[in-house]
Amino acid sequence: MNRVTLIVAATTNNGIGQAGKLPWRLPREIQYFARVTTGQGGAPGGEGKKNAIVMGRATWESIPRRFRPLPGRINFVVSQQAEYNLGVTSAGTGIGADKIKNKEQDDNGASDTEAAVLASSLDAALEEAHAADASRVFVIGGARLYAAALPLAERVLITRIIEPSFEGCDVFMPDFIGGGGWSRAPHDALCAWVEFEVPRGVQEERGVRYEYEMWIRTD
Ligand code: FOL
Repeated sequence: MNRVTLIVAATTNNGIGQAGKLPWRLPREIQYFARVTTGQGGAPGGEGKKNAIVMGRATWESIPRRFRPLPGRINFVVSQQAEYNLGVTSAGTGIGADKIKNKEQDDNGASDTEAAVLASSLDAALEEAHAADASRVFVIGGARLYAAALPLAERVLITRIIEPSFEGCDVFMPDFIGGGGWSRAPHDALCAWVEFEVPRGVQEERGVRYEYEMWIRTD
C-alpha cells in the first residue's frame, strides 16, 4: 500500500511555490495534473475506484475555495490541528462520519462525490486511503509532505519548469534526483502509466517553457 506517486511542478532549482501559491499560471499544465490525478475511476461517468490525493494543509488552502475539494478524487488533508476545519464533508468517501469535520459548512456546492478528509499525518492519510479502497495515491505537496513521502515513493511525476527561472520561489521540494537511486523513464512509459498521450518534449505556455517527466525509483 506504500506505492505512492509524487506529482509536482518544479523549476530546475526545485522551486515549487511563492507567497503561499504557485509561482506560475499554466492552464494546460494544471489540466495535465487534473487528468493524471483523477484517472479513469474518478473521471465523469467513469466506473471503478477513485484515486486519492494527499496534501498538506497549506497546499489545501492554496487551492481556490471554489475548486476544492478537487473533484473526482478523494482529498486527504494532513494537519496536526485535530480541529482544523476543511469547510467540506467526507461524504461519499466511505470514511466514517466521525471524520466529518463540519457538516454545517457544506455550502460550497460540494456534492456527495466530492469529499475531503482530515488526517493527522501522512501515514494516517495513506492508511485511510487504503481503507477507502482508493486506486492510485498521489502526494501533491507541499514541501514538507514531499519530503515525508519521498522515502515511500516509487514514482515521481515532475513537470520541469525550464525557464524563466522564477527566482522568487520561497518553497522548494527536496532534490531527489541528486541523491541518486532514481532514473528518468522514457516518455512512452509516462504515457503508458497515465494512460493518455502526454505532449512530448519542451512545452511553451504563456512564455514559460517546461517538460513532462516521470522518474522511477531504481534502488
Ligand atoms: N503538479 C503539477 N504537475 N502541476 C501543478 O500545478 C501542481 N500543483 C499542485 C500540486 N502538484 C502539481 C498543488 N497546487 C489546483 C490548484 C493548485 C494546486 C493543485 C491543483 C487546482 O485547482 N486543480 C484543479 C484544476 C483547475 C483548473 O483546471 O484550472 C483540478 O481539478 O485538479
